[in-house]
Amino acid sequence: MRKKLSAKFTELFGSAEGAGFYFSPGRVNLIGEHTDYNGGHVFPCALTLGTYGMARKRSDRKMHFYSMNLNSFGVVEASLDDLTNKDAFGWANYPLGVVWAFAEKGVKLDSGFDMVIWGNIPNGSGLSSSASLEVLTGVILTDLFGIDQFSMIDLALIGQYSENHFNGCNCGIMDQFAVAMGKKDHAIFLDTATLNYEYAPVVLEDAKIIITNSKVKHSLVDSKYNERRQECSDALAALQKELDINSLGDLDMDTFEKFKEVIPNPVQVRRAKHAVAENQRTIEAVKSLKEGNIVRFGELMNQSHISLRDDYEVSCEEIDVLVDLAWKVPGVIGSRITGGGFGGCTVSIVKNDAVGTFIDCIGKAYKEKVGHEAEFYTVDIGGGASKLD
Ligand code: GAF
Repeated sequence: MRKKLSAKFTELFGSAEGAGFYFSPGRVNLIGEHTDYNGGHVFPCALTLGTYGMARKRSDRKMHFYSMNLNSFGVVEASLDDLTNKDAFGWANYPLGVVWAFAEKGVKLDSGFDMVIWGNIPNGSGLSSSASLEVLTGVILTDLFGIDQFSMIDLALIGQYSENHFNGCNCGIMDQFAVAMGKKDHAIFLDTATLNYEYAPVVLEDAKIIITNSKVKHSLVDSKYNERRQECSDALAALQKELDINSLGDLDMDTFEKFKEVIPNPVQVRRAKHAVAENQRTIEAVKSLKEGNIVRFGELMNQSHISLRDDYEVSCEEIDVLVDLAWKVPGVIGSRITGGGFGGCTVSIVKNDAVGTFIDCIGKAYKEKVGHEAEFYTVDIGGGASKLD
């Protein structure tokens, strides 16, 4: 990979001498969906798929961004003197947003830089290619400019800040946190209210984690995401009139059931119910995993899907086809939608000896029902974003 990036960097910028080489992963969330902006728990892990970058400081105030995946954009040129989001910049608004967020946090770069990236996170799959790129940029900037005041958690928060305020998606912290703090063979049990976290080993002796890509991404994902967030925030405001709570993550199901009628809007009741129940499920799922009770973990994954489909309404026909098919394959321990929703991927835990059948049966039936192929990836859990040697 280094060679490939180096050759492109040389072609575009004369030589690759003195350029740093970096990697930032994508992520898959095992359980705990749409809880991260509700003060709840999440349980994601970093993938070995991700975004590679090569970058070097310049002596002027220009920034050059080039993606080997989205090469139709050519070299995007921006200036440190105009850190604003522009439609024409396309994907480059993500790294540019991080430069902007550094400046907002008081760290203004004293020169520009050149950056070339290449990634193998499937486009639009919901496996966090934007968080990967944001955290990659944070790692690049701290390294190139010798900035030492930001921890990896700060870089995650800066990535989220740039996505919220520069790129208009009101996302929570899960994706950037998983990308920045990932650890090989571990998932991260994160309390998004406090940012306390714990690594839990994911050692599935006789099973594998399989991601299935529906290869659909429905439009308005960001606006529907922001709408869900608003619905939860309105439900919380109604509950706060009766209860001393900071977030929906502070509630257990019994208390929620007792007080839910104070939420005036029935749609908001369902959204809040999902947030509360999913948080409880996530806590129980991690406990089950630690106790070696993978069967219970799988049941909770299935319940998570039903709740995301019926109460939170972030699934879609194609994803429901994949999950329904998966539930019927013997040897599937659990299967659910993963990530923000409205397309993207499912995550399933599948017994080793059922993986072949899983891919064959679901692959064929999905093509028949939906009209195009799904893609399957076996998950290898990798480490967080870093400079490579
Ligand atoms: C997207 C967001 F970016 C995350 O913050 C999280 O809310 C997720 O959707 C749903 O769990 O990936």
